[in-house]
Amino acid sequence: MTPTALITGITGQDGAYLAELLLAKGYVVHGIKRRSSSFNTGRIDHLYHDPHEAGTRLFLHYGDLTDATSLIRIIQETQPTEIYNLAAQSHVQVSFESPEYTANSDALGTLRLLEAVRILGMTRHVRFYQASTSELFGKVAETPQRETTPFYPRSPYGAAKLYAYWITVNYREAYGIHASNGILFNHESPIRGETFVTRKITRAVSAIHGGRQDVLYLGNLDAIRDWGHARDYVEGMWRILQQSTPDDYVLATGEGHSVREFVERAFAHVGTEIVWSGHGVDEFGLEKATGTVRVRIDPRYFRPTEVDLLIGDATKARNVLGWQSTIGFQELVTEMMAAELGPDGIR
Ligand code: NDP
Ligand code: GDR
Repeated sequence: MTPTALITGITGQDGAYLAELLLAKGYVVHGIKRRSSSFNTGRIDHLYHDPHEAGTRLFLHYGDLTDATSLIRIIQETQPTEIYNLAAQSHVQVSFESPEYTANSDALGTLRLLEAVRILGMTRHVRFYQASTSELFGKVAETPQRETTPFYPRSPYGAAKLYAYWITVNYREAYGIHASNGILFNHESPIRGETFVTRKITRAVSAIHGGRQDVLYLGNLDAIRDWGHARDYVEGMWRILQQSTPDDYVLATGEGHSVREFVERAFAHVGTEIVWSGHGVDEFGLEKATGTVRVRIDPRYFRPTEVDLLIGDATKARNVLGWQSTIGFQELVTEMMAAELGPDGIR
């Protein structure tokens, strides 16, 4: 039987990499996309063929995590053997502005999917992956963080994902669903959403290099994140669902870097000297600046409650799944900057 996957959030960064991976493995892939007034399939257009063509294995369906009936209908029609729940309002700062919507899509959306599986009598036939997050650790109790580290979310997003984590565990224990959480640390790529800090930086550095922008405005430069590459992490998601027993796994590189360091590496890629300015946030204050100021702090980007430090320990994933991150920090910055600059090195 051909394995059949249903991916929610297929139009996002991870959805696109995962769809590519599963198609390469011979899967039939169904994806849920939201109705939008403009095209929102840019990340997967290269994978999509007219469904009238013979041999097509990628199919898209309109639906929304806030709409239970659409989820029930799509699962019933597509009869997936694996469901990857990647859809979410995934921006931490936005979750402070839209906490109710974030809870509806990220927390209740996960419940709606699991309930759909139960209502349709598919609890024994389907494997379920939940996109859990290092944001669950929030105000960290220990470093590095692992599967046993206590959770302490610091945003409406983190709190919604906490519900999604536990409802996934509960449906596994209550109904025997093969349901697993991947607790993924930050992972980036050239198709990362433009408002996450890495992509915001690479886009701005490219624009500054090309003379189209003067200054990059950022928030907390001292936050430390464990940044990997999305391509590695979707491989980990797939491996989690190939295990005979469902379980929860941390996927991480084990290395932490600050936002400031990401900025430095991105500017180094184009050979531009950085002159920082800010609210006395760092030692490179305006009074010491000798060149054109390229980076300024805008308190608008500070979060009401910040997650200062995330570094993951993926030992369990390495031992059980044989998974490890292969793309390092410098390689990630280089790939993102090269994509931003285009073939001519300037865009
Ligand atoms: P993106 O923001 O790039 O993609 C989110 C996807 O969810 C998009 O396809 C979006 O559709 C879709 N979506 C949003 N709201 C809804 C909704 N109500 N109904 C249906 N679809 C919806 O996220 P990533 O690809 O980076 O992340 C994938 C998942 O992994 C998310 O759940 C995220 O929270 C989680 N995660 C991500 C990490 C990371 O570092 N990238 C780390 C840990 C967890 P549209 O394109 O129309 O906006
Ligand atoms: P994060 O990613 O909150 O870790 O969530 P983001 O890139 O938004 O922020 C990382 C860190 O950078 C700091 N920062 C800024 N962030 C943004 N977006 N814009 C800025 O201008 C800026 N300046 C500094 C932030 O304060 C933060 O400390 C991501 C998402 O993909 C989640 O969905 C996922 O669950 C987690 O990673 C793991």
